[in-house]
Amino acid sequence: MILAYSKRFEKEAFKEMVKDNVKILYRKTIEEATSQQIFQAVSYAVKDIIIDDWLATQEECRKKDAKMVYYMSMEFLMGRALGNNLINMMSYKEVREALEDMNIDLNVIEDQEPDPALGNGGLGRLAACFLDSLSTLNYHAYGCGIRYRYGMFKQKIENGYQVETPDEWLKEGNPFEIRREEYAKEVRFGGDIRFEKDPETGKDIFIQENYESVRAIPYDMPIVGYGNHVVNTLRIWDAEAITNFSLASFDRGDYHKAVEQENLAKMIVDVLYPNDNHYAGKELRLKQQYFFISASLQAMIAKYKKHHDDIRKLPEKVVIQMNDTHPTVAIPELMRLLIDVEGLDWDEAWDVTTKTCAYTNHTIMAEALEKWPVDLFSRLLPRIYQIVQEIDRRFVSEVRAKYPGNEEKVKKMAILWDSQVHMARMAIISGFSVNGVAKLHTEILKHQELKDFYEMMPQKFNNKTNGITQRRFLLHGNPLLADWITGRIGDGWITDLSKIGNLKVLVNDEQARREFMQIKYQNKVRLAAYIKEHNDIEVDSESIFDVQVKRLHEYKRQLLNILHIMYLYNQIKEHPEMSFYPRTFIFGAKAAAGYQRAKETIKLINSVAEVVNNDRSINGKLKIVFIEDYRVSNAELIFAAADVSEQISTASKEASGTSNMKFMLNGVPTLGTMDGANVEIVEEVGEKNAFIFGLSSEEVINYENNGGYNPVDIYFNDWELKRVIDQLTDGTYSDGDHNMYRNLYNSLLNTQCTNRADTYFILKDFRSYAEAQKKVEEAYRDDHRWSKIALMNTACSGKFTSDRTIEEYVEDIWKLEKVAVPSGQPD
Ligand code: T68
Repeated sequence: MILAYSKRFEKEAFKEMVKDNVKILYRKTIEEATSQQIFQAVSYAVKDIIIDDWLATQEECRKKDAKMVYYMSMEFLMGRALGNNLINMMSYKEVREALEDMNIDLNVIEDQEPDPALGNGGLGRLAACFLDSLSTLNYHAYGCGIRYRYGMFKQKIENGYQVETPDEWLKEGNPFEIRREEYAKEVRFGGDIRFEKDPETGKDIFIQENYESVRAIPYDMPIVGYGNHVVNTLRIWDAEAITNFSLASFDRGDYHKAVEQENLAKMIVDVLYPNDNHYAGKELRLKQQYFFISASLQAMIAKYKKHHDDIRKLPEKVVIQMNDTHPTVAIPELMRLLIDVEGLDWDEAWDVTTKTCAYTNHTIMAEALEKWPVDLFSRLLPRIYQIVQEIDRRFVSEVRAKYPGNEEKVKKMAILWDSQVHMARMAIISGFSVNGVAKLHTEILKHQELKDFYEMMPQKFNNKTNGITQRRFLLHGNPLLADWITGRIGDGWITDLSKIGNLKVLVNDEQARREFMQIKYQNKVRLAAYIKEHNDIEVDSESIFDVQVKRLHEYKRQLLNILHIMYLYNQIKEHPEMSFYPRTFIFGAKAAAGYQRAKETIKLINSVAEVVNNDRSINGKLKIVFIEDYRVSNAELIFAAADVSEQISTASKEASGTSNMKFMLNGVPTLGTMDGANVEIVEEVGEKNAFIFGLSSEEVINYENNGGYNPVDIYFNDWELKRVIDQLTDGTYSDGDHNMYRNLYNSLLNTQCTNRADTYFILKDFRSYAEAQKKVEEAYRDDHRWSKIALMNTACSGKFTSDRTIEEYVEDIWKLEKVAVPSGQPD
């Protein structure tokens, strides 16, 4: 069936539109326009078509008065919009042809778009996948976030080191956004709180004085559903100074204040904090959090009140999902708005808030837990702090009533403890739902990290295993495979990924498997060309493409991977006669700017690459490629071309992982630990179609609870491993410099440099990893077996669509109903 969209993309009309846009925007003809200008012109033409559906969606939702979800997130790692919008409007091929008529290559035009990278990694990308699924599944949703002027930094590799440069994603303008001046809101910081009795009601009225404030201005971006005409909104907030002072007041010393407000506004939305799984405790970060939350909630309440008069019934129409603790200041802010502005009393406000807010946890890493110092928090958000105190006071008395005499419980559960505001505790206490992001992760939350809360309020805890959108990561990222799958089983998988299971019958069909592997090969050639262009390295497309792409973090153990490569290199050098299947190890990873060990690991990978790639004596058996500036757009190429998916975190540390799912969808088996969603991947695909190694999460947790283990024993008993570790400091990979990798060396062996040596069990898991790698090679040598493994991974990936995840959120937490949007034209 061809949907109405294709009618609107009537080729000639679309071409005219693009030409007109080039003329209007740039006073140029299409022949004179640059690729960037054509990108803008095409995007405006596409937006023009989206707008009708956007309006229609809002209208339908209003008519139906459908309950909606506000997905609150400091991060939305959207990736490029143009190609994705065309895919979801089912018009990609038509537009490609229209442009071809004008001698324009759509790929080149897509490459003109900067990646909107308003996120660090998994958490931000999850938010983006969720929005895609929400629209595709006909739910009414808003994503709320910040319009950072600079997103995730651009990574350059210079002399093997990471160098960060600013991501000026808005430099050329963002054609898909709309500024919504009319919905601007004021957000206040600091000052003093005074209260008065309302003479009429006798209630306390809280008055904030001497505060600083900024104006929050929303920019809306359309989120297009696949083939259903639903268009939801990603609303990101910009900040401006409030300049309502009169010129005369300059003389009275207000000039300074005006400049300060200008600076505050500029600062707040200036830059995304580039830390993943790490809490830095910066005041500006808390300002960012309160800024977008206060603006979003004010807008939410205003929207609700347009068509409803009883604010007590808010939870019937609205649910707020908080993406980690970063937006949890939503809880006291909602209380404030309900009490101070809407006039509810405490109990009424509490009833509404606790029925509206739900919290997702994304990590158990202690260093990621948000705990704000009370003095900072109360100075910046004085009224909010009062409310937090009251929530805490009431909760602590509940705890004392339930566990009389047990002050340990108070210590472990109170929001205010040790002069800190514990944000996760506030979220759990005040929300109606707490979810982890994979089965194992949720179990660890319930029985380890959050066990006191689970014991007291078990009904709140639930699991929502993460997912990814197949529209971006297969349909757009791997068009060859997408077409092949559609040719074999129809296109139902695009909106119902469980259908991809129909490929299972092809596992014993030799012809099908050959075609499948042929597509993999073509994708490898495509990636090899990218590598040639960007790294100037020739890689053999017949070699095994072994890939680890994700943020650089010690727990993700890129160090284990590179140490193993060093070990392989030693072996090849020592036994040139040994049979060894050629491998290309591919890395992509950004390190937080201040994360020294992570940055050293990047340098190490590049140094090993330099030595190995230039060693003619190994006949190209090993190649190492570090892909600069790993981001959503090059990720799409990488998943499609990979043979091996490295998911090698220390068991229990990776809450879920989502690149594991993107690889699987693209027919790539997991080489991994039993961690996060890997566990469920193995459950779906079967043990013989994955390569599992290493300590289990119980074993890791057990060691941790008993003071760790001693890596030095392993070091002295495994001379090959010892040799590799010694090479960190003997100058092999550092031109004779013995100190370049000393920190990494110490992190593995020296108890004085870390509280525990080898915190992430790299030595402990090394042999088991090397064994698993051998099994990978063995399997790869057997074409039959490997093609079955690859095809089975794609065929069994049905569970890992974010469509499934969203349906579970809707069913268990959000309780939304579907909204249908008419196409506006006869089919
Ligand atoms: C990731 N978390 C988890 N955090 O590490 C990953 N943190 O296992 C999971 O699959 C993914 O979330 C989605 O659930 C992050 O990506 C951050 O990026 C982050 C950002 C700021 C502060 C703390």
